[in-house]
Amino acid sequence: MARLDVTETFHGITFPGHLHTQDSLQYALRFPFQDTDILIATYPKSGTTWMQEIVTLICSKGDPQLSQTVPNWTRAPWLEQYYSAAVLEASSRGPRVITTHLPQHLLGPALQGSKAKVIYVSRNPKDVIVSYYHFHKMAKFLPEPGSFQDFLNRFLEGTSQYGSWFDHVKDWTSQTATMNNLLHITYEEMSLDLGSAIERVSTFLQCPLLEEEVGNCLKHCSFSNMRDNRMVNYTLIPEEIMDHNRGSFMRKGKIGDWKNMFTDEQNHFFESVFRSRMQDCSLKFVWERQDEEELCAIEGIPLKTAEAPVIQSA
Ligand code: PPS
Repeated sequence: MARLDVTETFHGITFPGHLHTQDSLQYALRFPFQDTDILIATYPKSGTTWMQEIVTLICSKGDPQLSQTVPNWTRAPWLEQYYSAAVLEASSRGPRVITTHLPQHLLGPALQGSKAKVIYVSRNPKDVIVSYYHFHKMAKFLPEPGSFQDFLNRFLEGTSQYGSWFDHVKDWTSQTATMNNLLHITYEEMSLDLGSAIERVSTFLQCPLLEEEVGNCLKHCSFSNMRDNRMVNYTLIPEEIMDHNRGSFMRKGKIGDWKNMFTDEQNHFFESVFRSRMQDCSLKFVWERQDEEELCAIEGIPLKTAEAPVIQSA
C-alpha cells in the first residue's frame, strides 16, 4: 500500500491515503470495543508513541521485552489505519492496546456503553505545530508543509491532516466530566515528572507496580532509550516512505521548542486565534520549561525550592 500522494477525505477531515482508506475509517467507527481494551487517543505529535511505550511497559510490569521486539504500530495499532483489523484479529492474549487520532465526535458512538479505558494525551499546541511541521518534511505520505507560516495558517484554520486541533482537544477532554473511564494526561506532565505520570497511568489501568517496576518503566521510556529503540523510533520505515535524511521521528522531545521557530508576529497571531477558539475551555497549558537554575536566578531563591513549569493560558 503506497498511495503516498493520496489523501482520503472522511467526514470533512483529511487523512493520509498511505495509511487510511474509506473502509478502514468506516471500520473504526463501527469497532466493537471490548471492556478490557485500552485506547490511546491523541492529536498527532502530542505524545502518542510515548504513551504507547508507557502502556506497553506498565502492562509488562516494566519488562522491556515486548517494547524492544515488536513495533509500536503492531502492539498498539491505530484503529483507523488499514492494517488494524488484521492485527487486532491476530492478537489473542492480554488487554488490547489500541491507538487513535480520530476526533471524539467520530469515535464517541463506538465507545458508548463500553468500559474500555481511554487515555487522552494532549500537548501544548505550539510544540505540536512545530513537531508536526518537521514531521511533514520527513514523512512522504504527508503533503510538503510549505513555509512555516503557511503550515501555521492551515493548522489554525483546522485544515491540517487529521483536522482541527482545537476541536480534537476540546471534544475529547470535555468527556472527562461524564466518562469515568477516561484519563486526560499531558505531554508536559510526562516530561516534568515521568515517574508520577507512570503511576497515574498504572493506577488508572488498575495495574499497580512495585517501585522497581516503575523504575524499569522510567528507564525504558526515557527519550534517549526510545530514540535508540528501533521498534519506536521509526527507522524501520524505509526511505521511500520516511526520508530519514530530512529529520528524526524522535526529534527533540522538549517543552518549549516552539520558541526556536515562532516569530513574535506568529506568536501574537497564534495567541489571538487560540484565545478566541479556546474561550469556552478552561484547560491550562505548559508552554515552556524554565530551567531550575534560570528560575532561581530570576527569583533569587535557593535551587531546590524553584518551581519548574510555567503554567498559563495563552
Ligand atoms: S505521531 O506521529 O502522532 O505518532 O507522533 P507522537 O508520538 O504523538 O509525537 C512525537 C513527538 O513526541 C516526542 N517523544 C518524546 N518526547 C519526550 N520523551 C519521550 N520519551 C518521547 N517519545 C516521543 C517526539 O520526540 C516528538 O516530539 P518532537 O517535539 O518532534 O521531538
